Amino acid sequence: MNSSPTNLDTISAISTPPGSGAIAIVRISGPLAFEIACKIFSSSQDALLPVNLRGNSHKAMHGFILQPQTQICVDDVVLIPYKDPASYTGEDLVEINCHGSPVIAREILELILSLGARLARPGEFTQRAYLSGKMDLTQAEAVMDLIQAKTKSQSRQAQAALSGQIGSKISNVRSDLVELLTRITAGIDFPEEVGEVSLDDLERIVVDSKVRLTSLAQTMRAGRFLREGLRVSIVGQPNVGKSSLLNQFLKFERAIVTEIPGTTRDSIEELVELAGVPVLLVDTAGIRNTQDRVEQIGIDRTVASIEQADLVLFMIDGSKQFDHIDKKIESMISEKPFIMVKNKLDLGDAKNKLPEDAIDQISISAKSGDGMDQLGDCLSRFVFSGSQDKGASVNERQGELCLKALQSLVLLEQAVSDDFPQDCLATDLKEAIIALSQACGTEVSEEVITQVFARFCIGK
Ligand SMILES: Nc1nc2c(ncn2[C@@H]2O[C@H](COP(=O)(O)OP(=O)(O)OP(=O)(O)O)[C@@H](O)[C@H]2O)c(=O)[nH]1
Ligand SMILES: [Mg+2]
Repeated sequence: MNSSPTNLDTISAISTPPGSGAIAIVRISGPLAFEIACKIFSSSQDALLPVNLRGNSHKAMHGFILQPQTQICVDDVVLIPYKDPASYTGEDLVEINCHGSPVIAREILELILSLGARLARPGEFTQRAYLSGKMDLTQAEAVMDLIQAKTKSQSRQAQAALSGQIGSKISNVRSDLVELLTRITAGIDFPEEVGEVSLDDLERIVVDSKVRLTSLAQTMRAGRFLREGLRVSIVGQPNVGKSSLLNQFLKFERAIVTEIPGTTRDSIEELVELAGVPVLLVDTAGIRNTQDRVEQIGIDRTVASIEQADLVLFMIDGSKQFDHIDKKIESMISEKPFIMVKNKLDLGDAKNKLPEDAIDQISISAKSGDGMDQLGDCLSRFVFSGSQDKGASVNERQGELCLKALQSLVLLEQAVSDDFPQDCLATDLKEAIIALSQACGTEVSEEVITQVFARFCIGK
């Protein structure tokens, strides 16, 4: 279980971003939070008068921050006290809303630090929320994703995880496995009274858990693209319409388009949002044999861009024959998933025989925009392929642990079919339970906690 955060230091930090704004928020959390706040907060601008914070939990109080020694007024503020355990951190917590000047916020923070608090480490407020059992580890990780979300979809995903969707799915599977383990253990300890768990029962629970874990693990890939974005390279011969496609996606003339083959010399990268996924589109120099030194450097960059890509859009002029240079490009991208994009739909279809290992094939006109919606759907299918669930997705850490639990369940099934005794089954079951406990943070090492929270910003 989460350990209760007793005997912790009192921590403080500015929780709003650096720079000027309408307001800035300074937070204090821990056993001395109210005591420190009382030493600097007063209802009077001229003298430090006693305030009752404990009796006014969750109430916004207007007042002034005064320097304790000189009683000089630092700022006119709104202070909200939150008495433990009904606070974000589960401890006594004070939020001081001051004017949004970095100088004022810093001066208030310095006063607080001089009175016995220490500067909070990145994510330490959320770490305390986790330690006091306010949220599980998947929710704490979602807080970070929510803060860092750059698209609506990222934000929705993080909200879903923050509401506990991922944590509860993992812990529900875990509970079922714990119950099974309890029954197996009881059967081993009290064979007369309880008896062994029937193999049918065991199989049913294991198969059901495997299905649920597989579907959770399958969300990992979509989750990675949603969090980190998808890198897509547009690749093909000169003049097929790669830059026109980039411009269509962006809805403005970002790249130069001409009828002269070899127009794009250098890779051009632009970020767009497609189906809620941040996509880094890379328009590349067309691939052909060339004696031109600058063009050759551009083509070398195209090769590098293919290596970095999560997905390649292999573009051809659909009205022309698929020729030996296209064949060469096909071999250059053979290691990557690719979508075959037949452009210049308006000029007709040469009905070429196209590479069979493409994950999808689509006809468009980059000039008119025809087929762009279908291309967007192809990209969306690529991102969500394998995943039935467009709700919250597991992150890499949680996903790997779900896969580890799955492996243990596969071993368990093997042991059942090899007629192993039930105490051997218990070992695999325990391994699966440990992995799931680590995923939702009920049993997790100090090192993992430190790693998770180190990604946070100060003040959260
Ligand atoms: N008819 C027709 N012409 C198109 C279409 N897409 C692009 N073009 C034309 O094809 C020519 C080449 O387009 P670009 O977008 O510059 O082609 P590219 O693949 O970037 O070429 P490089 O930069 O030379 O590698 C231009 O004249 C475009 O107007 C299309 O869908 N239909
Ligand atoms: Mg171009």
